[in-house]
Amino acid sequence: MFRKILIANRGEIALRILRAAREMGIKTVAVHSTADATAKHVRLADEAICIGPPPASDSYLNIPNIIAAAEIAQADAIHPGYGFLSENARFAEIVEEHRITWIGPSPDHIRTMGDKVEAKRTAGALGLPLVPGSDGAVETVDEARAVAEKFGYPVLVKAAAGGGGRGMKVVENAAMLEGAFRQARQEAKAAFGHDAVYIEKYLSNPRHIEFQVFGDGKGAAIHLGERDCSLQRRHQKVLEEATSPALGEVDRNRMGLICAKAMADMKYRGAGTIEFLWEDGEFYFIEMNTRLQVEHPVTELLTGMDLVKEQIRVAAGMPLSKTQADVHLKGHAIEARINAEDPQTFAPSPGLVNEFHAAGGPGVRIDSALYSGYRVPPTYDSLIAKLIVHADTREEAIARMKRALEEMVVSGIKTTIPLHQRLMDEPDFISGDYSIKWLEALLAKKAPQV
Ligand code: MV4
Repeated sequence: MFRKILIANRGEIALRILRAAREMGIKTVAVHSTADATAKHVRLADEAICIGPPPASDSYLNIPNIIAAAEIAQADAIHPGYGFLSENARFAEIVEEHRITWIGPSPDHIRTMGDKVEAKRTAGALGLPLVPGSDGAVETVDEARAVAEKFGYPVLVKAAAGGGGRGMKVVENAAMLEGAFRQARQEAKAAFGHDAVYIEKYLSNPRHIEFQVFGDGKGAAIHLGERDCSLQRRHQKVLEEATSPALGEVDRNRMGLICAKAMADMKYRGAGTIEFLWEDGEFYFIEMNTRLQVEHPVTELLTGMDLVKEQIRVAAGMPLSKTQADVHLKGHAIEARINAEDPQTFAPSPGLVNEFHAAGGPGVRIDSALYSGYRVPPTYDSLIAKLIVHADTREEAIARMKRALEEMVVSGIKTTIPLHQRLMDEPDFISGDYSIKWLEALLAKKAPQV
């Protein structure tokens, strides 16, 4: 097992990784920007090294500085968390070239899934159901028109280098096609330096359902069920839950086993998430994320597993701690992402947190690096806390979330707590009847009560 892990991240996820390492008897090295000198993960780590000024490009994305920090501290592994360098295949390679263990999937798998055309080709070859569309990249307007006519409008032009909602264009009809196709390529070139695009049938009102998978890198793999991440605004997830209110056990097991088999066949190592759109009872693969996700606690509460410890164990060459037969999904979990934002305008609200009181009691978990007197810097993501609840049933989980949201105090800055309180009272949320479009439509209605 590792002696010392460098955590190449900040905020709640740095703390989450630190906690797992400490319980495993592994020393931790925090790295931080000058803006994070007083951050909680820095205070709690065994060692801390400053890696640069506030902009992430100079610190949390600064590969030479992070590698130098790992060498100085003699860390034998690096955990990237999520965001930042977590899906940078070149960084994973550089880590390995320095004889430091990369706590993540192989660089080849990261690279394959980062190219959305390659990811789709790979997923299809592994037997995952795909959104109908072009066979690979589309090079010419004529080709694009042929694909659109074959599958029928509307279609979506997507950038191969995109993902997470970046670089997509809806094409409603034939008249729009040429302009949209050329513009999509141009924008992809400008944004990603790579103009390859592909085309899919546009699904008009899907849910976003993702499966958590884990592989040992040697051909064993399991799935840990799904998370429903349909509640989002501008491609930012707001609330996630498991199990999905839309899925039954038969569909869950069927798709979960297909995902696990796919990961076993590719000898996938570590944590991964296979993203699907779900419409009219059918799954359609869209992307795969080769990292731990923000919403992983929802799955931890359902399975009783510690996904960060599992990542560390697998990176150290140990087998998965459970076989598929040992994985049982118990009860229901909901995660509310609490951001330092105005709950009506979503404008960032950094600043001094005078008082922070976490919610507690049965079935409540808070993952947060906040403390009273902490100043939320304006420089990074606005996520300040994840409030995760677990109960036997979805109805009880909603009641528990309402109770926990009432308990929680974050004063001095604006937060999205009132938005979550509003959601818990929405009939469509309570009935589970929502798609990826539902939240934005709700927020567009006049006189929001938050
Ligand atoms: C789609 C789609 C509809 N049809 N693909 C957005 C993010 C990227 N991961 C894929 N996305 C979408 N792909 C087809 N063929 C709608 C979306 C989409 C979306 C997907 C998941 C979660 C939120 C979303 C919000 C808007 C659009």
